[in-house]
Amino acid sequence: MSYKVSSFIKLFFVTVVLFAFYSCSSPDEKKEEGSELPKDGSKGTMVTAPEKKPLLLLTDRPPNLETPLKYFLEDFTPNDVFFVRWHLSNLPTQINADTFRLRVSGNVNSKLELSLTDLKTKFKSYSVNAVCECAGNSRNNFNPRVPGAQWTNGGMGNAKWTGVKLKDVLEMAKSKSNSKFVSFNGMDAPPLPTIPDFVKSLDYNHSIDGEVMIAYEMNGQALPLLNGYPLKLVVPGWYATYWIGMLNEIKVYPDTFKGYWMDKAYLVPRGIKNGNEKPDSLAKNLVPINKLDVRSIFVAPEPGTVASVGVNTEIQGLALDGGDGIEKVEISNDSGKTWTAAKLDASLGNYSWRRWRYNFKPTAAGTYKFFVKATNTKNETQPWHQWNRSGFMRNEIESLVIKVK
Ligand SMILES: Nc1nc2c(c(=O)[nH]1)N[C@H]1C(S)=C(S)[C@@H](COP(=O)(O)O)O[C@H]1N2
Ligand SMILES: [Mo]
Repeated sequence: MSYKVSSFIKLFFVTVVLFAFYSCSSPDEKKEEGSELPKDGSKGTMVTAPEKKPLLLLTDRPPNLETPLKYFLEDFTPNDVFFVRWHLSNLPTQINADTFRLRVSGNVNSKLELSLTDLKTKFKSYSVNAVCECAGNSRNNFNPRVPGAQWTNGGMGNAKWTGVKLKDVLEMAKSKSNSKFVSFNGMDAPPLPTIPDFVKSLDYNHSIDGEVMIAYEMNGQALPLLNGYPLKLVVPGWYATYWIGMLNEIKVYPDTFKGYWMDKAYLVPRGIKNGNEKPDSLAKNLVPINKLDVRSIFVAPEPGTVASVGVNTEIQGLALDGGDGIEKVEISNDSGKTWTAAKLDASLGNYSWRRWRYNFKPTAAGTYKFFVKATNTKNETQPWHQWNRSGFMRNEIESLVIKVK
């Protein structure tokens, strides 16, 4: 069996479909001061990539594609609209499922070379519902603007991940108990020798917590190539930068792991809530980004929807956090003076997002501005203002304007 997407990069270029009037803002394009930043990229450039429905194009080389907001009406984000994010443009266009091997080496007593069949037959399978959220999701909302892919809110998705526990794989490799770190590398490669390979690491103790896993399926099917076929590391509750796709190399270290993507990139202010800092006084102590912070977003109605007096309009959205669990979601339409609880749908697990709903039945015409705020079981909530130099961990309280006629 061979899994093949024939020269998909070429395909990628010729299938760009321009949606009239608006073009997607490139990362370094400056917007006019004071101009409204698009809240939802749905007016941007759409692209059809292999195994995908049209998605919002952020960059084409490497492919970075955003999920249009309308797909967040579904609890599980379908594979064919799941966002795509790669750092290095040298991606395999074809992976042979028969010859593929996952290598485990380093501070272990028995090195492994596992085939996909080994993973599916020699280990107990395990599933978790979890949100995969890019650290830079919603970067487009930061003011002042920060460089990097200008995601709106579609740089995340929720899926049921199925595979094996990393702990079980490390156990089979007889990893040594003095181990400190584990690194993860995928089959993507830098286009130039000056660009460091994308390798991430986790503490050894985190790696054997029984939750970090190696997924061979998302939502009951093999992963799309663009989401990391055939294997993706799943780190529930942590930002997606650790969720290495096309994973084929795991190394165990008795001492520290050093690498550009851990030491120089994906850093956030140490010990500061919501990764906050000020443009004119940047934080001095930085640490690798880790757990998702608590946030909530609006999904419906679409911005610009006009509601009618006396008619019920359901406002709905999603809330998520790093796995402590959403305790409540509240709505305000008086700039935060008073808050009313939204209804929560049943939990799909603490690492999944949770849908909230709020019924709005206006008694008078006018313009209403709604704010949404989630709080988790640790009483962590969202800030009114947030900024950091890299545009990470966006969780500022969001708003939605509804006109009533
Ligand atoms: N091998 C590899 N894995 C990777 C990356 C990458 O560039 N290469 N990017 C990471 C980042 S930053 C994100 S946001 C997620 C995106 O996963 P997706 O493409 O399935 O949406 O993959 C992560 N895993
Ligand atoms: Mo990311």
